[in-house]
Amino acid sequence: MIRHDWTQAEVQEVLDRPFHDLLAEAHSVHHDRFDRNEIEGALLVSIKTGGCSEDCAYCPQSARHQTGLERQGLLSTEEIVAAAREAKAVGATRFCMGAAWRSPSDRQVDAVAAAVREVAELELETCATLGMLTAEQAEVLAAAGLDYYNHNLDTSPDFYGEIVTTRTYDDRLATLANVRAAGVSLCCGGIVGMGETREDRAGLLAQLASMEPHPESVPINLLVQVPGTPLHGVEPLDGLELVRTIAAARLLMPRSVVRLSAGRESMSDELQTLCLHAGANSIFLGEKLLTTPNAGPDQDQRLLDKLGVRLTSEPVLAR
Ligand code: SAM
Ligand code: DTB
Ligand code: SF4
Repeated sequence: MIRHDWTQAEVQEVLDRPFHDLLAEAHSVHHDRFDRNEIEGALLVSIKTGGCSEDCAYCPQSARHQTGLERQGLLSTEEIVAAAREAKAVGATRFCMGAAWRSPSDRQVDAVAAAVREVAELELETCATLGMLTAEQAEVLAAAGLDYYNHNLDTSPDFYGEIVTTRTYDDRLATLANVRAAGVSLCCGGIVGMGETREDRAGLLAQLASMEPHPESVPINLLVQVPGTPLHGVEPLDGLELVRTIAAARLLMPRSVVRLSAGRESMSDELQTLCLHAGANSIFLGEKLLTTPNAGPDQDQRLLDKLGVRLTSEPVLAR
């Protein structure tokens, strides 16, 4: 049975289970719904980089943090389409366009919509993450053929104020509602390893699992610590807590594609394998995430070969 009424206390109980009980149950749910030997490959490209007015404490792209990042204006449609062709060539089925905006202008949305139209013709799933959207802007992107919109809740409502002060949790929820209303699927998850507690991870998962329907994609990012950001130097998260978070996401949202998202570059093969066993079935391919390094094709292929896991050739969604 798929539930949408999870309380934080119930999710906490799931996260607190003995590790093997949690992992076994999550893997069993995963195996019932998906092919455990297949994962989705998505590829990210930063279509507008740096200079963002928000103060997200984890983010190298905030204009408020001195990270030495080179700013880049919005790429042209031709540049975006060229990147999408490369994504397809390396086996991605989804192409994600990320922009460092608080909220785009209507003109900026129109420009991205033009690129989405062309990328969709390459038979790639399209995803964009552009900041807060109005209902009308979400409709423009939907009409252009946008399949997914990524907008993360990042952490629990309680911890959120420690991480971002320039917008509220309710702002995030309002954009998610606008995207849903336009008929675009949701990619919505969060970040772990920001100094939050297990209670906060339960709070985030309870928010995600209370959405109806659940987000179709749930990215679980491990914080990539970037010098110059306020979260640089925070105590790294125990890897087994990441595995617990993924296992709980799989149990709570059995139909969703759970992405082992940012942070793989710093993970051992063994930790990544536990995450996949716990129910993650999507990764980002390529050398780079948005601005930071990703595990990369050689390392990924080596791991997939060792595990006998394939990249899906078709979009993986089990709806
Ligand atoms: N500006 C838009 C927004 O914030 O919604 C879209 C781009 S933003 C970079 C997309 C997401 O990347 C954030 O919501 C956050 O979850 C994730 N992210 C950013 N920096 C990160 C980091 N250093 N480590 C892990 N995830 C990060
Ligand atoms: C998501 O949840 N993770 C991606 C994507 N959505 C846009 C972003 C990760 C960014 C990591 C830091 C960087 O490379 O700038
Ligand atoms: Fe801007 Fe998004 Fe980075 Fe926050 S996460 S600073 S909104 S680019």
